[in-house]
Amino acid sequence: MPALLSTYTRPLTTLATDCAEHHLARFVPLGCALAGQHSWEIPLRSLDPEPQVEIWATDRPLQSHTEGVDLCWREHSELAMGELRVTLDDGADLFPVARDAYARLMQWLHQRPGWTLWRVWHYFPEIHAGVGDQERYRRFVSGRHAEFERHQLPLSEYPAATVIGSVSGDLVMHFIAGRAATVALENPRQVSAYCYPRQYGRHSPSFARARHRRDGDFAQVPLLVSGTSSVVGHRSTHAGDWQAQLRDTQINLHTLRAQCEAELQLQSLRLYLTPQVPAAAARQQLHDAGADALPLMTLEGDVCRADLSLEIEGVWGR
Ligand code: 3EB
Repeated sequence: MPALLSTYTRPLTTLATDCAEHHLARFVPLGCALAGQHSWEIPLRSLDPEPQVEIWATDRPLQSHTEGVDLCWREHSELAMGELRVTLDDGADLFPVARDAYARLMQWLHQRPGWTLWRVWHYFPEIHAGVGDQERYRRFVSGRHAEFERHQLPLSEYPAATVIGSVSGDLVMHFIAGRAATVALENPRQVSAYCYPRQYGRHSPSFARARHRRDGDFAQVPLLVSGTSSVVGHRSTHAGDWQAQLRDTQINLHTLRAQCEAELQLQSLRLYLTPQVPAAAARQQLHDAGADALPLMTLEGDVCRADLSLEIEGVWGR
């Protein structure tokens, strides 16, 4: 029986043979959008030898929708995946930008009673511009927080998330929402992001380390793991040493996954690397640690903390 939601990653050149009707999303790296192939661009450069596509599939036909110039999504009766784009003026304050983007998303969500946000990705340029609490990433975090507060969204409903700095352009958000109840999974090796102490900003980042279906049916909806870095407790570890950061990040991913009793299989993996990390060596280290045929997409971007060199996210199912 096909899953309600599953993913896989493969070379972009093989895409044309796949049937689009059941594809919620086809994520491609910057500049790789294919005309007529319903692909959604991640505004980050591919660091793979051959560009990859990350496909999110479901078990029944979908319909495409757009609302205004900024929101589009694919949907059936149980779930949806969408893209929200906000044009950014030079030097824009990310507080109102994030708040208003989430207001739009929450308004869309409220038209679907009982649905919740499962997973959100965010990309915007110059995430580290600005000093202290004025840093663009921190302003983004506060804007998102303000909107979640306004909706009295409980901590237990924070979506899994990723925030990565792009080189230029809009704020791009990709999201998954659905009817099935999901639960958050936190990492015992890490302080929950929403409990980070004051030193990381006025508000703590509103996201869960991972989400999965409440009934634990990973065959129907996989484990959706947030962007994961070399953070232990609340502190960044191994600043300036990407190899050690990669190892610590893998321990974080293992620790998180070990809490699921189910035997889980990797469906897709994204490795985000800051420009100073040698991509081929990083990919090799990841391959050495696991299988040689990883469903991996490697992308260039800045990670939320300036002292971190990389981030990994993934999807594990049955
Ligand atoms: C961390 O572990 C790294 O603000 O939504 C990772 C994933 C990070 C998501 C977010 C931030 C976010 O704290 C930073």
